[in-house]
Amino acid sequence: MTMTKSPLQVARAAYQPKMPVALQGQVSLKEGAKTQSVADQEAIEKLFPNTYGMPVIELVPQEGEAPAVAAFNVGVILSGGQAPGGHNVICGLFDALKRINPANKLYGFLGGPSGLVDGKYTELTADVIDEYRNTGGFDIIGSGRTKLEETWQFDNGIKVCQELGIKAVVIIGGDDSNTNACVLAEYYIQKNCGIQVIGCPKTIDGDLKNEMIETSFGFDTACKVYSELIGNIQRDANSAKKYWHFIRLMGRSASHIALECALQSQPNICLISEEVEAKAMNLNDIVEQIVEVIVARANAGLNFGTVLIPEGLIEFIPAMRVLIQELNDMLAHNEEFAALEGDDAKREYVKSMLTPASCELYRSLPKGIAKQLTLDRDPHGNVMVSQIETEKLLIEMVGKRLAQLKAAGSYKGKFSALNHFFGYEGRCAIPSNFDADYCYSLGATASYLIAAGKTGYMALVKNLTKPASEWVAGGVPVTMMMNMERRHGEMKPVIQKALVDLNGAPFQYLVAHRADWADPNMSYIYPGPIQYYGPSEVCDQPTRTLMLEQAGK
Ligand code: FBP
Repeated sequence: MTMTKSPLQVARAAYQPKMPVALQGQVSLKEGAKTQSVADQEAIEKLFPNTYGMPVIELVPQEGEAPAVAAFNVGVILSGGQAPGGHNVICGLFDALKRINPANKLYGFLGGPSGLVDGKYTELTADVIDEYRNTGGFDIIGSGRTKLEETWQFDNGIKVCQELGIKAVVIIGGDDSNTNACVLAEYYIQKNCGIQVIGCPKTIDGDLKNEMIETSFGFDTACKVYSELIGNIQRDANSAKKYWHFIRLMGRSASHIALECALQSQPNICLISEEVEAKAMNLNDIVEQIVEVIVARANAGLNFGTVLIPEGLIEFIPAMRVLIQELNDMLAHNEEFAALEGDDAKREYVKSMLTPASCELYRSLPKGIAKQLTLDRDPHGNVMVSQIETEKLLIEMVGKRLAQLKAAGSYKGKFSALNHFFGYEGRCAIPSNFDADYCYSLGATASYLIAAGKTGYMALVKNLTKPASEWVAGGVPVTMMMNMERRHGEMKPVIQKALVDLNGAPFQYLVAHRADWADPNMSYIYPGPIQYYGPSEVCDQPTRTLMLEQAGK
């Protein structure tokens, strides 16, 4: 007979996520003091007159019987890139909705935010939910990158929700999707249509975090998968002793993933984009930094090693950023460019349109990379960094520099390099216990916020380095996390993105140890695969980033 599920899938279906004590029985809400946005208070209050200043909420155990709640329906949306644990947010949401009132219903909007606008949905019944407990992926309802930002989309959403008797929409997404969730919440209050909107912090990139949100879900699992792979490569490198591995890691702009993987595996080199920008380094500076380590190791007879590269790196090199910005502006709705046939014609066109400095940089790049910089843009008009093979660019430049040094007699090693890109390997992995528990708790939290009539909030679960029973669940007004930023030439309210903090404990740990890790006498760490069953110190550990950040608090 054909097997339909692996033994691990079968076992995980029965896993019961651990939850904070407050979510284990009847729940009530405790409200804190009024809040303010992190910056630009006046401008944000003006834009969000109804959802600005709301208090932070903590969920606490209910003393005595909870009051009965009339039945209601909820719609849920998965927005943007996949992140391990998304299914568990939906399972936690579903189970808590049923606990609140068994007649409550959950609808899933299909294919991301466009499902709400176009009225594409499915009812998520117990049978469906049970198939997806503790699984990776977003395939239960699919995801998408359509942005909810136009009034006609919001109005369509009202019609669809009213047809289905939906009282609240839960948007599971990153900083942009949650910003838009708040705009939607505010609009629905102004329209008095009675539809609430609650967000949940998702992204493997780890850049949706702040004073209230300790980490976004998915970051833990994705980093553990990549770290396992890096550890395996390091063991191979240490055995074969013949390759330098250049490993690019997803994460869009922020370098949190590369940093976390470095903390877990101790590579010889880990580049951090935020540091490159702060030190105004150019490509040659980065190449020199890598070459120095390669030469030192070669002098000790070691012609192998590992280099971690965050995928957003090139956008943080000041001159590259200018070039990319010029390309973004030039390529926006450019039919003339689109109509050109052949790479050479496109290359000549681009060169003729750039400023002299950018043109020189563009010409100095390997042709393949230069072409990648002119590929299609994402819906925000930005270059898709996941498609730019920075690791190949660096291998080529490092190889050239080493050849020069060899000719000059100052390098006697052998440089043979392999390139890797880890991103999709981790985005849909079976969630770690941490993400399974965290996500299930986030989903349940969203249900209780909805039952209490809240809108414009993001579900939060904190105290995450403690055992799950001691976690604290609640809600933070999305406006509290906002500031004003220039987007497409206009000032817009957005949730502040968290890049790697160069004064923060995780980066400072890297700084304190990287010379050791580059040293020929250093030893790699081999994290091994995610463990789902076994001792808690093996199975339930959060990321090193979170542990180092929380240790200082
Ligand atoms: P989100 O911010 O939407 O969670 O995206 C995460 C991410 O995996 C990035 O790390 C990566 O740059 C991007 O998605 C790639 O997206 P796509 O596969 O849609 O090109």
